[in-house]
Amino acid sequence: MEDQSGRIATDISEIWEQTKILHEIIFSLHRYVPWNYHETQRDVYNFSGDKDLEYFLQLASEIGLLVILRAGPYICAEWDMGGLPAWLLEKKSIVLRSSDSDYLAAVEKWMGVLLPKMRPHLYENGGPIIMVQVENEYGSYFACDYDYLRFLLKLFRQHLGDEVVLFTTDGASQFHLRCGALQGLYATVDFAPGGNVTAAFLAQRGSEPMGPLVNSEFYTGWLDHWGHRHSVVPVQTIAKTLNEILSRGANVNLYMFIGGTNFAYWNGANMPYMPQPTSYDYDAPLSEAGDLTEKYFALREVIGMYKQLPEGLIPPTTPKFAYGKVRLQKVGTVVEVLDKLSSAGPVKSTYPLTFVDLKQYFGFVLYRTTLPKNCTEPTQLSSPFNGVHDRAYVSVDGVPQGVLERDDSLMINITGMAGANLDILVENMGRVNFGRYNNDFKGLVSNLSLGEDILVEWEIYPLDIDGAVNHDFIGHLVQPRRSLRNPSSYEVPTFYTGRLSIPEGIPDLPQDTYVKFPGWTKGQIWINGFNLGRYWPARGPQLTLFVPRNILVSSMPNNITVLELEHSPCSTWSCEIEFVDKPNINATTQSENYAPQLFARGVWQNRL
Ligand code: NDJ
Repeated sequence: MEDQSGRIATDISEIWEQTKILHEIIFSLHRYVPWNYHETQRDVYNFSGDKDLEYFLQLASEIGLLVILRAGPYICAEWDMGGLPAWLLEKKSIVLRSSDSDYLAAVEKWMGVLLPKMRPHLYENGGPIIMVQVENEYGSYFACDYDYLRFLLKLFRQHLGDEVVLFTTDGASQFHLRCGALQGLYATVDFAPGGNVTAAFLAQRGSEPMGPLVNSEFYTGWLDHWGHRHSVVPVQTIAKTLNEILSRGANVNLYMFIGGTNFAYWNGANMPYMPQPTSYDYDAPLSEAGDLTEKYFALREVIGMYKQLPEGLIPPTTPKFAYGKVRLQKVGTVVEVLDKLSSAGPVKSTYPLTFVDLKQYFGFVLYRTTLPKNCTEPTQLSSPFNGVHDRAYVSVDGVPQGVLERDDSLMINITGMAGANLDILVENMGRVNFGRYNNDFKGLVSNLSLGEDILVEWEIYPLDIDGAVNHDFIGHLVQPRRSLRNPSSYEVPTFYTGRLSIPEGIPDLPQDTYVKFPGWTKGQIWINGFNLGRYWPARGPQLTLFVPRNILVSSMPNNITVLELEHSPCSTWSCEIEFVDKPNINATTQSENYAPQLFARGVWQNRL
């Protein structure tokens, strides 16, 4: 930003003074950078397609948006492991977000890739990046390791130079700022609507006596968890507090302005273990699909009290199309197509291995052993140390037995004869993204017992389901074997496929849509090989998944693959899914009976 003398402002306080002088509110967008999105496997970097961060910055610049880059290395964000890559856990004792030497070495290497890419996009170099956040709410983390923050400050300065404003964000209290703020990093705070704005900024002044007041995360909504009521934040509460913030001449980042979607397996989780759903709608001013909401107009009105709003039309909500029902057909069970999912075959181990041991970080792993004894009577299969991370679908010789679930269902009864295959498909439901349990190992992380006996001698199959779907290995019909006697209401994890044909010649098709799963229970869906995400209508609150138009085609049928983990409607009802033009992410959930007060918006406190 130019000041009167034409000199580039060199720090935030000068930018702030100019802003006050110019009475200008600058519009910028906050952009998190999830390390694990770009380096999913160690030393393999991906900045292409949806991961093309520089193209994103170029787009922002072209439409006149400035960017506040939240570069991590940790970002929280209801994103798997808060953006940290799971391969860090190869060192089982690693202390994440600390001056642990192995952690710092990995951070230094990653930042040596990311930050040089960002430097040309800094404002001083003609780009849109006006500020860069270091770490994320570090004051909420138990480690309180100033050497770590000093290391980051030095590293960011080394790569980005001395001009760009580096800052931190922490909860608005001395308790959080004590460990989150550092000399040389501009301290900002975050707080929700409905609170005491004066007190919040007073807390910031405790770290920054001068310079701009900044709320780096003004929560316009809140996050969801599977099985808990969809969070909604009343519009008027937000509008009132936003007005209080702007009337002080303070700066504010709407968190979220648009949330979007945790496609594939990217969602995170909180403790006690609660994974977040695929939708990251966040009850934000723009919906998950980018649609205008009442909240958008209410906040626009407040901002309009402080800044001349742009003339012209507001980009309209995009049309949604209800393509209707699509019939699916059974392709085969996970075990029936195992050779296509695990081409290298099993890893043999006396005791179970974790996903990280297998160098697999997302999705599913099949753990197989044989029953060591006859279980003609129902016999307890248990995880005494709560080591199923996170859900396990259990079958004996292809007969479903039930589901084990972290923090919830640690024991089921099974039956079968000695020597029968005990198959346990373990699902990673997302790594904890906030607090001390961030080092969230997945798989069978401790032994299972059958009765009193520890189960040993495992064959462990890493599963590359996404690879198989992308190579259409699953699309070909296998002759499903005669379905086995099925005493339980469960079915073994099974693949289904179908095709959605979008009529050609209709202008503007394909359009955005939503897909719902009437009669289905829980699973994963891919469209044209794109992993759209998890569905779990049996638990809610999300019943529909958002389907962006750009994964659909009208030139040929759209291939759909569904992995249903528990029970499909195919044997009892209609084996179909349906594409509709309206979302439903706030269905009632099973937990509303026992924990509504816990997750009513905003009662959640940041916990260490
Ligand atoms: O910086 C964090 C941001 O990335 C702060 N948040 C946000 C919640 O949407 C988001 O994760 C909090 N996270 S307070 C902890 C939530 C615990 C339930």
